[in-house]
Amino acid sequence: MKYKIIEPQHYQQIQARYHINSLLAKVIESRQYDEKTLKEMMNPRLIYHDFSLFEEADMTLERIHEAIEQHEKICIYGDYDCDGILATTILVQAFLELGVKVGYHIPHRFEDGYGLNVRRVEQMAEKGYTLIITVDNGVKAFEAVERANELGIDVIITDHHQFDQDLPDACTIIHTKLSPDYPFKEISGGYVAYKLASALLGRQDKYLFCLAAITTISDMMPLLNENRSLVRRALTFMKEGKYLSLELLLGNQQTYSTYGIGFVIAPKINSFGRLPELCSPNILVKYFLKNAPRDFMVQVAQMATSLNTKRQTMTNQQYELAKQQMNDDFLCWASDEIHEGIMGLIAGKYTREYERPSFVMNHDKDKGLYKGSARSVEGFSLHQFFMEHQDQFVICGGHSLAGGFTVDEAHFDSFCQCVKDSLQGRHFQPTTSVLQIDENDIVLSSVESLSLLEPFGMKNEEPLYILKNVPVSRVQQMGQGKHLKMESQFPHGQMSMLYFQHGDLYGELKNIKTMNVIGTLQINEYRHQKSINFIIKDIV
Ligand SMILES: [Mn+2]
Repeated sequence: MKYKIIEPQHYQQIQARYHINSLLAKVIESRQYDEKTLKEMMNPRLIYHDFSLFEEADMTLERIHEAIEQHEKICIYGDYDCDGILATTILVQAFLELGVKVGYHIPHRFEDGYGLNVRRVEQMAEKGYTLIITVDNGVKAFEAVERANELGIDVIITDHHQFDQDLPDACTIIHTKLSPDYPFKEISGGYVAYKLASALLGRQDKYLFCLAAITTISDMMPLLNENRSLVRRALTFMKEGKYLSLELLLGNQQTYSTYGIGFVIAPKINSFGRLPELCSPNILVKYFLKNAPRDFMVQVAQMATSLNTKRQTMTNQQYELAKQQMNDDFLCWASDEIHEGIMGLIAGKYTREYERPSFVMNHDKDKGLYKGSARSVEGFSLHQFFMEHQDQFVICGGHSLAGGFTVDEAHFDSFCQCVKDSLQGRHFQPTTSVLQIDENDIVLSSVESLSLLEPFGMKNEEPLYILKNVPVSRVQQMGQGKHLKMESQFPHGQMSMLYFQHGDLYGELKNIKTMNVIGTLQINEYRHQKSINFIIKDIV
């Protein structure tokens, strides 16, 4: 790993201006926030933008109220990932509280695919639905919306995905990027749904607020502005509320944190959408409703754990197969056995481990198609690659670091050649930024003050520090020799340094006097005594 060391230059000005300690000032300087974001970070006030700021907000509410008064049949149409499932739940629950029972559908990843489709619209028409509200999808559903219009169904689209120049001919569209007055654009599908729900209810709802926070983390929205307020506040609601639906998924080994949500709760929810042949994700909407029966919830939570374990096992097994096909510069792997629901996970695992681009495909012999997922690293934009080689694909799309595509059999060889031509001999060495701090920054109250910036996550990452010439006073092994622990004395405090999974370095380090370490700072609390921990990521 290559490091880029950031040496703070202007932190004393920030320190004086905001009356804060040097450590916090250095972290803030390293982030290079603009004035507005900096003010938001330093201000503990909750940021929340109201539904009325959306363009077409009034028309949307009018159409829904009309539907309620006329006893029309309403259907919420979601998506099969965590964001889409919880967005659906949020609206279904809000309608229930208004005394309105609505229908809902979570699409099947393989049978329906992503987004509202013509076949489902026709089914809904047959069942007498006259209003469809999409959540976390819809902004590209041109054909389905057109079909709905023909069949006399109105469609209200609520979405947060990128759209092209043209928009479907829907009744109304609720989207931050179509709303000049809406101040912050990067919110999840679940949070858009929450805004509509609270407008319909005429109040805020703690539990639904928590569900919106989960979607913000699972959809990797930047933890800035109203998203940071949402997650920060929701974490306290979750701890107080002890909601059974969340408790069961979190288990008792974990705590409510961005990590617990992102790495324990969200993957369990997502596993239903990845393996819909084993259990329909529709069942999760019922699970998250407030009146779900306890026995049912316990069963579904057990199902979530076993589906997630199965998903992990499959990923690991197929990852080993994929690795046999990798070369020095990239992975381009097609198999007729790989499960479509986990291609993205395999590509992601490879790209994280080797820091190289990856293309993982399922070969559907019946349809004569290769359907794939791609992941990339800084320096190779998938979006650009797709644009430059559009003629190779049946369909392709995505961002710079992640995307999806389909290639027909006739183009498979030339597609592989394109990948090879673009990537062979190219080496990507990503650099990680580390913030240089010194002995005077190691103060208990300063480390505690960093919680002002929490919760950490996307676009608001936990700071990584470099400390040079750290005096080491005591080196010991922990956990039957697995880990390493060292003590350091500084002018204003003491610090324990922990190097997990590196107990084997004991012999090498036991007599060391000083070292340069890279890692994170944490507060350790033991029997009401607080102390500073430095979690070592690397010794340089
Ligand atoms: Mn989403």
